[in-house]
Amino acid sequence: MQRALTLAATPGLDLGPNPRVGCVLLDAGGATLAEGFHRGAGTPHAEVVALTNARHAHGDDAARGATAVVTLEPCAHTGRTGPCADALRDAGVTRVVYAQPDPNPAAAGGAGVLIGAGVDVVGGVGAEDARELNRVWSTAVELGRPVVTWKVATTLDGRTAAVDGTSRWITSAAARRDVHRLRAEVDTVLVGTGTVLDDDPALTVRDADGPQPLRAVMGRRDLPATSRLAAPGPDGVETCHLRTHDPHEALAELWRLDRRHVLLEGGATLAAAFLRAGLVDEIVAYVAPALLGAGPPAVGDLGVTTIADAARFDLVDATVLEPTTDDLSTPDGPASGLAATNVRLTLRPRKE
Ligand code: AOF
Ligand code: ZN
Repeated sequence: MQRALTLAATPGLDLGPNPRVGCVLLDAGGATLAEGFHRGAGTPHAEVVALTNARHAHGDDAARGATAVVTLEPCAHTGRTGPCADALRDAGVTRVVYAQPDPNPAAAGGAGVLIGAGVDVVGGVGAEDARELNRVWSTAVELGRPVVTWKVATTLDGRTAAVDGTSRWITSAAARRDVHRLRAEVDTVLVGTGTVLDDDPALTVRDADGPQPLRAVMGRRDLPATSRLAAPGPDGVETCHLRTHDPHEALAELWRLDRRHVLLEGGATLAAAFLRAGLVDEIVAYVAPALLGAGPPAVGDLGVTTIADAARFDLVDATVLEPTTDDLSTPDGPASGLAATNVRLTLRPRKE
């Protein structure tokens, strides 16, 4: 299973809406016959890749009497590809060991199919590691909507800009580079029309490999034709306008677009709407050692008037982001206090 997990975690894949999955086929003596991993939506599943590799290496009957070790319960559905449970059974596999039960209701049920076919099935081996490998995907599939990470960059007093609207130099270059890493990890970046009108962001990933996230804008106002989001983006960059103010509706539409992980980067109003709806799964907060005393707050009205009603979170990680050479070499950096140590906090809602 360790080997199957390593295969599943192969770096540099563009999985789209699909999970990471690895598979190892063992012969009756326990020796490895073949391996496979899933490369992403539209490509063969890990089990099918391993079965194909086994046939190429050892002939058509290679998997007869074999054991399949898979990080996810083999699927029972015909989605973009056929059911893996059938493929394993038809190939003559007699034993299947899997880690995580498939949380996707459309695909689950493979274990039952295999048991029904007389295959010896063992589930749950290394399930925690397998789930962690697909943590966001698993959560999204269980919730039936994309996972939402709210990114916010503030001063010590929770301001996101100065009164005159300047916000460019609140956090350090190191913190802003970290945001690009974060964008590269999600499949969607979401802002409100207000942010487009105020800040005209590009919302592209720079200095990171991999696919560009979808740039989603939420709200009923039209985007100015001159905005950077309205203009055709660089290669591979897509934009979509969700004409709603309802976070539930926006996420439902993004789910239909096969989105699994949304980075919420909008302003205080949008953040408040998602928080009030209970639709923030994670917060990544960049905090700069500065005070403004006035200026827009990180989040709008949450309807909280008494301390017992405060939105509470648990700290998952706190990382000190030291200033980098970028911070020090920016012409106005040191003078503006930019070359400061920032802190990145990762938080999750407290479960009552
Ligand atoms: C497996 N092995 O390698 C993967 C599985 O649209 P499809 O046909 O690619 O199906 C995607 C679903 O199938 C996915 O959401 C998950 O439930 C399962 N993925 N299953 O047995 C694999 N990638
Ligand atoms: Zn499958």
